[in-house]
Amino acid sequence: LIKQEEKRQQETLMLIPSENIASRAVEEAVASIFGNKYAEGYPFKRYYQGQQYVDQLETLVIERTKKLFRVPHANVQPYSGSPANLAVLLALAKPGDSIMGLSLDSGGHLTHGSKASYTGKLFHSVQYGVNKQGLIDYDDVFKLAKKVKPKVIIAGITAYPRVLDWKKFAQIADEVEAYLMADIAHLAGLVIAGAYPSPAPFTHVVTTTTHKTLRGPRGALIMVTERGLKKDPDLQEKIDKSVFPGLQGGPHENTIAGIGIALKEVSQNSFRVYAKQIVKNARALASQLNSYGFDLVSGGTDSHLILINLQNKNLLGNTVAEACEEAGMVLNRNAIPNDPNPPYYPSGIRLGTPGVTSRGMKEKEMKHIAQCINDVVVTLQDIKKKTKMTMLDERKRENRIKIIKQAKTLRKVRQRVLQLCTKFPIKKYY
Ligand code: DSN
Repeated sequence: LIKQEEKRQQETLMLIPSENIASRAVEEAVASIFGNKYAEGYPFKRYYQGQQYVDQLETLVIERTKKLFRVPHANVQPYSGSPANLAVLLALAKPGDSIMGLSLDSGGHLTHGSKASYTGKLFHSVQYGVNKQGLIDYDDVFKLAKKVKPKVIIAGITAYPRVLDWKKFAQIADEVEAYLMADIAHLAGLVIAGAYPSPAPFTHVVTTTTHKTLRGPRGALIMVTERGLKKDPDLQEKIDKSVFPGLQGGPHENTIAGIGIALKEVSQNSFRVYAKQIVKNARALASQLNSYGFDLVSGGTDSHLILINLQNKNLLGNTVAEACEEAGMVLNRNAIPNDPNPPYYPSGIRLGTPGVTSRGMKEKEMKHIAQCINDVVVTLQDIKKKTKMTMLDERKRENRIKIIKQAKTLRKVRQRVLQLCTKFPIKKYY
C-alpha cells in the first residue's frame, strides 16, 4: 500500500491546500528510533528515565521554533492541530465561557467553535462570518465581540483565501479584554518566509500544524508571544499544563525530531523562494480560473488557496472533485459562505498550490492546470444538461458515477496531467 500510495502521489497533482510533500530527511526522522521512547513531561522534568537525547532533541526544536517565529515560548508536543487548539482553549477559558471564531462555511476550522466539535459544545461558541464579498468585516466582528464578551477570540483559517488583519483583531480583542489566538496551520510556511504577515506581534497565542505549508511531519506547535506574556505572565505554564498532563500523555518524540528537521529546512533561503512561489502560483491559477468564468470567493487570493463557488456552473462540489480526481487532479469539495447545500454536498471546491510548487511547477504550469480543470467542468456541465439531472440527483453517488463515466474528455485530461507529473516528478529532495 505504501508503494501504491507513492505511485498515486507521483502520478497525480496534489491540489489540496493543506497537503504538501515532506523531505526524505523528515520522513526518516519520523520513522526513527525516537518513536520507541516514552517521555511524559517536559525537557529536564520528565517522569521516566532515559531522557538524555530526548531532552536535547526537544530543547533544540523548541529553540528553533522560538527563533523562527520570534516568540518567547513554544510547546512542540501537541499531536496535531485539533488537540493543540483544544489545549489552548482549555487553558484560556473554562467550559461554558464564551469564545468566538470564524464559522466553518466562512473558512474557519472545526476547532474554532463549530457546533460539531467539542470546542463548540464545551464553550458558548458564537461564530463570526464573512460579508457578501467573502471578506471578514472587522466592524461586524467588533460589534459581535462587544455583545458576546468572549474569553477567547480565534483568528485563523482553512478556506479563507485573503490576508487576515492581525492588528484589527488585536484591537478588537483588547477592547473586550479577550485573549487572541491565531491559528496559522495553513499559513506557517508563508509566515516564516515573509509571504504572509506574522501574527506574533499582535496575538497572545499562536497555534500551527507542521505538515502544511511548513512542509514537515504531521504535528503541531503552540507558541506564546511577548504580548501574551504581558497580558498573562502565567500563560506559558497554563498552556504547557493544558497539553500535558491536561490533554496528552507521552509526546511523539519521533515527530518532534521531524519537526526539528523541517524547521531547519524552512530557515534556508531556498524555502523563502519556494514559499513566495506558492503565492505567485496561487495568484496565477486564480487569475486563469477567473478568466474561464469561475466564481472565486473573495475574488481571488493572497495566499496559497483558492475557494471556488460552483453555483454559476450548476454543479456540486462532489461531482467536480470526483471528476477532477478521475482526471488526476486531487482537490477537495468545500462549503462556501452561506452555502445553500449541506457540508457533505457543498457548493464549492478548494484548491491550493503548496504541493505542486514543491514539485517545481511555476505560473506556466498553473495556467495549464486551470485549463485542465476548466475542461473537466465544461464536460460535466454538458453531460448534466443532456441528462437533465437536478442538484438533488447529483447528490446520489451512482448518478455522479454515471456523469463521470460519460465524460470521455476526462481521459484526455488525465493524459495531459500525467505528462505534467512526469515532467515534474516528486523528488526525494535533501
Ligand atoms: N483538514 C485541514 C484542512 O484541510 O484544512 C484542516 O485541519
